[in-house]
Amino acid sequence: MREDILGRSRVEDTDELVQFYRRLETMGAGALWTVANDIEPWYPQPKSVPMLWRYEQLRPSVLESASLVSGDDAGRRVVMLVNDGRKELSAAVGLLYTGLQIMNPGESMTAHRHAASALRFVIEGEGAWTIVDGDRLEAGARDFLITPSGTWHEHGNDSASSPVIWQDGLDIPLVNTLDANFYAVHPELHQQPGKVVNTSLREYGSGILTPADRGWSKRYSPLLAYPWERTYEALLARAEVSDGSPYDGIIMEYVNPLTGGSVMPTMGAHMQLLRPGQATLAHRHTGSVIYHVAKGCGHSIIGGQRFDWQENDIFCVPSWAWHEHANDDDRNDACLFSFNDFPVMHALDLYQEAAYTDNHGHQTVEDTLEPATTVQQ
Ligand code: GTQ
Repeated sequence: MREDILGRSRVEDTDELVQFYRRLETMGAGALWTVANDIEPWYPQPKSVPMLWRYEQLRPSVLESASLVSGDDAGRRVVMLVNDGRKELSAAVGLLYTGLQIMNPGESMTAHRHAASALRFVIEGEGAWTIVDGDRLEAGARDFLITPSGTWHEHGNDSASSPVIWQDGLDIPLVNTLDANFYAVHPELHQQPGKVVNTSLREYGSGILTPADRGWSKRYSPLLAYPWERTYEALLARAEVSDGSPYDGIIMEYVNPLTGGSVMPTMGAHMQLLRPGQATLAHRHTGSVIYHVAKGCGHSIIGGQRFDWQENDIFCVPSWAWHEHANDDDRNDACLFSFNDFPVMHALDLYQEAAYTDNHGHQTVEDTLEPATTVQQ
């Protein structure tokens, strides 16, 4: 048993106590002091570790999956990214799931819905579409889409020749941990989409106006599609007038246009721009984050480990881990897409944040000579 002197458990095992613990166990009970130091840590102790997944390395396996299993048999053909410390939950970090989904030219999936919320960040391919509660969304590279909890959705690829690969982000581990997940297949297997595509974007996507004669009582955003061009424009416009955050550069949140809040009640998403050569200061906060390198190349230092990234790489920051980002190109900007569970932290009053104050605000890297990747080369 761990010992400490600050009023925490320091009971030594004796034969008598061990027998006592066994007796408690047979009654479906236990002694708090045997676990108190584990279940009441001084500060968050995530099981997840910082990890980087190289797109270049994963892509061949994602393409291979498209010839190994059919979309119909697999349901959804996805290569999941699994954190070394979170295998039992199929989580990429904390209680967040992510994966690379591939759809062959001309392929489409059947419609389903679940209590878990989902989002997509399109990586490559023309012709990606998804129908969300009857609204057909058509998307290209770097577009961001949401599939809120309980909405019917079915995906497909209309292109004649190129596969579509997008990154899925879901709160599956969270919803399963809460024992609150449900799943259903659409009674007709397919929805009847409206005639016009991207309806939600036409109605709610202006950015400065929202429909004045429409009620909306859902907790999630009525806007389901967030195109890259407008996102990048917004970042560049803000960069003209603001330094942004010392920790994140020019960072903007994808919002529910009616509330200005996160796109869904469990997950939020951001796009951030790092100027050429910019290196941010380190900070940490509760809440887990999964990043996707939308543009450029650079590195992040996470919990004292350096991760070098390039376009389409994915990496994660566990809750309460120190992190800072750097754009290693001194001519071009770099953009990081990310999604997180901050809405949960805020809703439950569990959000905390701290700046790294030593060493001029930058972490000392454990091993600068050998950049850390947890994935074998
Ligand atoms: O498309 O809704 O990667 O239900 C995992 C579970 C995607 C989806 C995933 C899912 C989906």
